[in-house]
Amino acid sequence: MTTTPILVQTSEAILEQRAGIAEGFVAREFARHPELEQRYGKIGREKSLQDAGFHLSFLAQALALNNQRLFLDYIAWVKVVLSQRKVLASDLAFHLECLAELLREQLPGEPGTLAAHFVTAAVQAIPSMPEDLPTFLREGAPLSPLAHQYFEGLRRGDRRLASQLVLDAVATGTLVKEIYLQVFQPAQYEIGRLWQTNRISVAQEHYYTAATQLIMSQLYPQIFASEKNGRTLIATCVAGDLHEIGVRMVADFFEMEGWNTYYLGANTPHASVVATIVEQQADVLAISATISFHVEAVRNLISAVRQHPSGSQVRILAGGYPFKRDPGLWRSVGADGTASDAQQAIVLADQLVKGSRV
Ligand code: B12
Repeated sequence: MTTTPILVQTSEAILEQRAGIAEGFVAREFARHPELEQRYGKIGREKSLQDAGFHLSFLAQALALNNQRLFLDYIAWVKVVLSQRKVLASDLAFHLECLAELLREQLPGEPGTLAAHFVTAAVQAIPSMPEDLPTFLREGAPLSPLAHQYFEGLRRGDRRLASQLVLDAVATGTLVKEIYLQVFQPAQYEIGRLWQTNRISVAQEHYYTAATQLIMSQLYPQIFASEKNGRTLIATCVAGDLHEIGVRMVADFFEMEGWNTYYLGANTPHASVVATIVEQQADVLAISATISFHVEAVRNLISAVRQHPSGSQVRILAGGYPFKRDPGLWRSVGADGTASDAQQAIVLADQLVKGSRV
């Protein structure tokens, strides 16, 4: 899936003309089907315009990477979001058909054809995409009873209970790593599912997430207890991305394995990441992106690191939501590998660091 100059040019043109394309195709959508205004009200048109901007950002990213799968995955996500808010799948398909039409007109020649092709492939796949998602808190999974009780505590607004459950489990021998992967991670995914399917509000999502971050912090006496092995990890989210818990978990697993960890959190400017690699003499850089239209930023950061004289030796891992959806994506951004969770990240980093020292 190598990219080509024409795809990059198409992606750039879409981003430059995003507002005009969005307004153009939404106007056409509502002019052709005035009953949409009756079905969804005035707010329907505003929401349609908001969605249009989002679709174009995801489309531009998928084109820049020549990765149709990323866009299909995004439209599958949109279908769940809209179905659970009573928007018909046929209306989503029509909305996207208008987009494809406008792309052909606004980007004449090959760019319009390429972009419209990505969109029409997604339209064809809509009927086979699900309208809802199963729970992430699966019965029978390791620590499932604790994960359910923890989540129930959060749902009831009782973070004191959620915290006590976790501290008691650790006091009676449950490993912090298990709590991370079997309780916090599925709880966070479940929060996302409930938000996506319109079952909880943004405020509830914020509350649950803040509570989980707080409870993670209570585990640091255990996390900081390991003997050091002399290796250094820098862990960061790419510029623009606010999802910091996944990469924080990765950093904490490395800390528990004895690494010195330098965790930078969300939305770090690329120049600062490069400077930190030099200052800290990092062995491994872990870069996280959750929103697929930030994947290009991962590629840019890796290229900035590689161009710096001190950045050629550092091993680079890329991970997060889009890298889980497309396990081959790490190659197209120039990373040395990816891992689907914090435990796998440790295994891979050990292999890479040993490999580089032979
Ligand atoms: C909490 C949350 C937020 C919070 C983040 C706060 C914070 N302080 O982190 C806030 C409110 C800011 C937020 C905002 C948005 N969010 Co949000 N968010 C989530 C949620 C519910 C949980 C994220 C999380 O904590 N996951 C738990 C961690 C442990 O899992 P993880 O990230 O996958 O990490 C593991 C692995 O991926 C891997 N890993 C992660 N990074 C790395 C790096 C390396 C190098 C390696 C090797 C491995 C690795 O190891 C980790 C540990 O095992 C997710 C749901 C989900 N499925 O993740 C949605 C979710 C990611 N968000 C989503 C969306 C849409 C958004 C917004 C665009 C919403 C909006 N319209 O504004 C914005 C974008 C903001 C931005 N610019 O980044 C969607 C993304 C859908 C998509 N198709 O892209 C999701 C999936 C929700 C959903 N189900 O719809 N969000």
